[in-house]
Amino acid sequence: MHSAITISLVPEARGGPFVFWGDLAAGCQQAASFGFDAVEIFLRSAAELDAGRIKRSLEQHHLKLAAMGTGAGWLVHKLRLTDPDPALRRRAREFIASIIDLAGGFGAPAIIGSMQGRWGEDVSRDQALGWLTEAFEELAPRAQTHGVPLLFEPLNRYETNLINNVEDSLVFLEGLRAQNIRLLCDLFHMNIEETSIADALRRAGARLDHVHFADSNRQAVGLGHTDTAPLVEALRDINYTGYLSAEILPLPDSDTAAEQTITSFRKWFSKS
Ligand code: LER
Ligand code: MN
Repeated sequence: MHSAITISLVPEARGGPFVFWGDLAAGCQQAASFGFDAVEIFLRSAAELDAGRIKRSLEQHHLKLAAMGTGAGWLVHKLRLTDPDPALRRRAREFIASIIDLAGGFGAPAIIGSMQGRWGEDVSRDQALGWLTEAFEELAPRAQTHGVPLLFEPLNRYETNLINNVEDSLVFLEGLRAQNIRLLCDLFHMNIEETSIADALRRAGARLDHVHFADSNRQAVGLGHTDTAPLVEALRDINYTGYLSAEILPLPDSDTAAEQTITSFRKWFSKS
């Protein structure tokens, strides 16, 4: 298993669950100084980030890119894959495709979480799922050209009414032709939505490809009330070898959140 920590380059996301803010080079330097293996980047758009700059920051600090988030597509640009307007749905797919290409150049996947949107008003759940299916069938082959999966993240009920848990995610993914869509399980969302987080991780099984490593209160693991031991056991049982990425609030401050995360990571996943 590998450790990762989040860097947000999106001013509009202030107050959101990201540890380092605003400066890619400084974030990478910090991540490396705490001993993380990788960074996960939350960006405004692919056009606003230069691949050469990412490469230099990663190489200088011997870091990998764990993943890139696409949520700014919704947060900043008000795009979602299930918008009733076909032109906006197309722009949402293009926004994600450009992030797939940018991340894919580093061997990393893009994450689709908030961009799933929601159903309601004039859009039925079936219709929204139909549009989400079309989007995934188009975007997954794009990820495949880079040899990476596309990550799907179920979110808690306060962020979407479409897909909130592992079981519904698996039903959705199993209905798709595309085979390279993998699950991102965010322990914060799971704490709200799953009956048992450990059972849900086991159910995700081989489909699991990324974990957002957070405690019950979305702080660093160890600062909330999640019982971590059964989750670690479940991850071991399914032979999970991917990233545990701290998508958490920078509380009480970024450095303490990073330090607490790497301490927890080493406590639970040390090789000895
Ligand atoms: C949002 O709550 C979240 O967990 C992100 O990872 C979704 O893109
Ligand atoms: Mn998440």
